[in-house]
Formats: sequence, structure tokens, C-alpha cells
Amino acid sequence: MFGIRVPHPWQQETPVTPEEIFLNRRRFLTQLGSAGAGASFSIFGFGGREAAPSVERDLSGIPLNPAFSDPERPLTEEIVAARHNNFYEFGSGKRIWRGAQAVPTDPWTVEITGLVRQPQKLGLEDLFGFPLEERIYRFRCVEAWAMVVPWLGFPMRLLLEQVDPLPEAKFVRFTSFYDRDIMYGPIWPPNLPWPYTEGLRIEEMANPLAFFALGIYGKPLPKQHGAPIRMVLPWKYGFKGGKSIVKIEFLAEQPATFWNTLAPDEYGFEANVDPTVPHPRWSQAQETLIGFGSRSHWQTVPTLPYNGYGEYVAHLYG
Ligand SMILES: Nc1nc2c(c(=O)[nH]1)N[C@H]1C(S)=C(S)[C@@H](COP(=O)(O)O)O[C@H]1N2
Ligand SMILES: [Mo]
Repeated sequence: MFGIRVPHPWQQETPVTPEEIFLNRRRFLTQLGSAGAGASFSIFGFGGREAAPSVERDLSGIPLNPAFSDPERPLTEEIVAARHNNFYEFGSGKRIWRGAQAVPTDPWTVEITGLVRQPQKLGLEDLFGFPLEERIYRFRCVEAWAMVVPWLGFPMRLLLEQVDPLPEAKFVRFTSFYDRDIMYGPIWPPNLPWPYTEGLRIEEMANPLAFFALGIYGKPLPKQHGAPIRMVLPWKYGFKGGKSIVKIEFLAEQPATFWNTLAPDEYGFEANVDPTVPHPRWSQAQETLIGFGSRSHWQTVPTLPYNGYGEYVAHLYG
């Protein structure tokens, strides 16, 4: 649940936008259990439906990949996606977007190391130099909320080709940016295994669905979505998609990852979306479409195996 929070000093740094005032007011009303409760969350009224992009890049005119143009569900509203985030470095609530503005995204370097013939360091120019495309993907968090968003980026397999992994490379570890000075988030439990890391089998990274996003809704990623580069793996639970990636390592053995280290029974390494396997604490049979329906009762739909992407990936797990 959202709480009414006293702003921290860092929250003063970003000017408050009209839609934010509106959202806070609306939330306040909802919490009073009065006018807001039954109304549609999708009506914002102020026209401010955009989120600030992180880096200056013109991403207009990037082609939409026709294979991923029809998710058979309506798009999530941009501002809804940009105000409902998981980025535990900034806290365990969903409203971390202001805190995330502290990530220093420009300049940026992604270091690619380990079992590859061509280790390299990629800056923003290199990343934005990949042939970019737009893909509309469904997205399913392990917490049973879901969205549909248009990402801009490039397939991970293009990077694989460029770095030329050695035959011994079987796994890949992705490390997120971490700086304790700006990332104050959860103090409990202590000794969380920062930085946030995630991992894939190399065949999973080579799958055509596996994607690096640099943008969303036609613009560079807002920082809360994991600027300047984040992983997007639409057949897996959302936590597999690390944000603000700074390091990619090719390994012989399966790496330890953040959530899998913390709670292996709840967050497997593979973590494919599967409605038949409940999380130990809740069902995975259904999912809630953020922003649709009323604020108090977001619309719920059935969850599909592999989040509906079985035709692309089921063979990896046969
Ligand atoms: N570095 C980092 N990456 C992360 C997370 C995180 O806490 N830290 N949360 C994950 C989870 S649980 C989800 S559901 C998605 C949320 O992405 P979004 O906020 O862009 O919707 O980011 C994933 N990537
Ligand atoms: Mo998640």
C-alpha cells in the first residue's frame, strides 16, 4: 500500500510537477475512502502524462518491430508505469521515482568482461549506436502486477555477437550501478547482497526476445525505469531484468544473484512466468494490470505460461 510520506530532503530537489500534485491529492482522497475510491485511475486531468528522460537523445523515428507490435492488451499509461517502480536500492516501496533521479547516468560505461574474446567498455555513444528498434512487450512482476510498455533498444544477441563469448562461457552476470551514498534504501534486512545482480544462461541471452532497453515511450529511459540501460526479459518475472547495468560478465558457472541469494525458495534463478507454480506466499495464476480499472480495484487478468511468449522460449526449457 502507498503511505502518505513526509518528504525527505532529497525529494525537494526535483521540482514537483502538476501531475504529481494531482496524484498525491488523488491518493489522499482515495485513502480517506471518499471521492477518489471509485474513480478511474487513468483520468489525470492535467495532461501531464510524461516522465523525465535521463539522457538527451532524440529517439523519434525508431522503427516498431512488427513481431512485437500487438501485445493483445492495451498499453499501460506512461505516467502510471513511471510512478509504480521497483528499484530497491531506493527503498522497498513503489514510489521511488524521485530518489532514482540521483543516478548519474551521463557519462556511463558498461564493462564487458570474463570469458569473451572481445572484452570491451561501452559508453553511451556505443550503446545508442546499436541499431535500435521499438518493441511492445507485456511485463509481469513476481508480485503479480503487470503492464504493457513500448521499449526502445536492441536485442541482447547483438551484443553477444560483438563480444564473441568463448565456448566455456555458459552463464552471464549483469550488475547494476550501486552507490551507497545515494542509494539509502532498505535498512532492513541488513547486509543485503548489493549491488543488485542478475543472471542468465547464455542461451537465454541469445534468445531473440532478450532485450536491452535504452528508452521507453519514444524517449530515453527515465531513471526510475533503469536508465541508461536495463534488461528486459518478457517471459521471466520482472526481477530478472536488472536496471542501470554497469557490468556484464561471461562465466563458466551459474552466478549468485540478488533475490536468489536472499530468498532462493521464493525467487528462483530461472524465474520464468508460470501461473501453475504459486509463489510461497501468493498465487501466480492472475495478474493486476496497473492503472486499469479503479484505483482500489485494478483489473485482474489470467497469467499465461511464459507470460504468453512460449513460442519463442519454451524450447529452452524442454
Ligand atoms: N537494480 C535493480 N533492478 C531491478 C530492480 C531493483 O530493485 N533493482 N527491481 C526489479 C523488479 S522486482 C521489477 S518488477 C522491475 C521493475 O521495473 P520498472 O520499475 O521499470 O517497472 O525492475 C527490476 N530491476
Ligand atoms: Mo518485480
